[in-house]
Amino acid sequence: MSKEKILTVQDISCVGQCSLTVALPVISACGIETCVLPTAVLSTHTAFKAGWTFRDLTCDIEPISEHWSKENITFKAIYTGYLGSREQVDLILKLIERHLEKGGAAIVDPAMADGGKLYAGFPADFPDDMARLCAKADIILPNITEASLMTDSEFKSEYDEEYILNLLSKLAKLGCKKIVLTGVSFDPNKLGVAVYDCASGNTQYYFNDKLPRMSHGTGDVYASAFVGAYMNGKSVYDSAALAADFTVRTIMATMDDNDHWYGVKFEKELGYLIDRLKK
Ligand code: PXL
Repeated sequence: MSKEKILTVQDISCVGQCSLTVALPVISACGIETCVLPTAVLSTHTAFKAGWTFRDLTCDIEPISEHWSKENITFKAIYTGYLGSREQVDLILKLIERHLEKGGAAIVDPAMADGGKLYAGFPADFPDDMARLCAKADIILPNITEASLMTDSEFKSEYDEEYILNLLSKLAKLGCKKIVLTGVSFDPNKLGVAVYDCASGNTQYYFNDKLPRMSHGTGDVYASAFVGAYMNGKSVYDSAALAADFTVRTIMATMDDNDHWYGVKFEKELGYLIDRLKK
């Protein structure tokens, strides 16, 4: 079995172009063997109207991990996204200890909130559990809502650089090594990311022109492209920039279709992603 494989741990939303149905094709397109551990199975993601089904798969995590241990299965990176329950945090911490290769990367997208609010179905104190997972990560990829919830900070939709630097330094205190904070904007026409090195306190930004449409599922598209680029040997900053460019293109590929509100047509831009990785 190839050693150059990664594991991604997140839900399967059967319809909705998010989580595993994005991570698997995007990271695979980057040429990386992508193994999966589903945290839950939902009929759709939770931004659809009430009525979605939810099968919690917490009970499967430990038996799966035990079998992998017997087979000596390890991963070069473990990338986690949307979790099915708070109990999964401790199970995933164990999973990282058992199955992440020495020198490998634990990459955590604390996918749980946006627009100032937790996603439907999460208890109000779930960010505390997610913060425990972020504490052990090499790289975390929160948006501003998730960052504010995990650091007990006020959520602001309008802010200055001081607010962002304060969020970054509070996130660093959780214990992670690098932070890619998404959805950062200091200019109404620009949107981008802040890349923070927790050891040095160095911050770098990357911006694109802001598009006149907010799209669902772009956090997962972004994190998956980031992981794909990073596993191809790009730096954290270059991976963050490449993922931003890819995500912008997926939004543009969806803009002419008003019925396609639930996700972005990332499939149309996989060729671009593959070409960019060759550069
Ligand atoms: O895109 C994040 C996400 C992942 N998984 C599920 C979700 C969401 C966002 O709403 O509901 C189930």
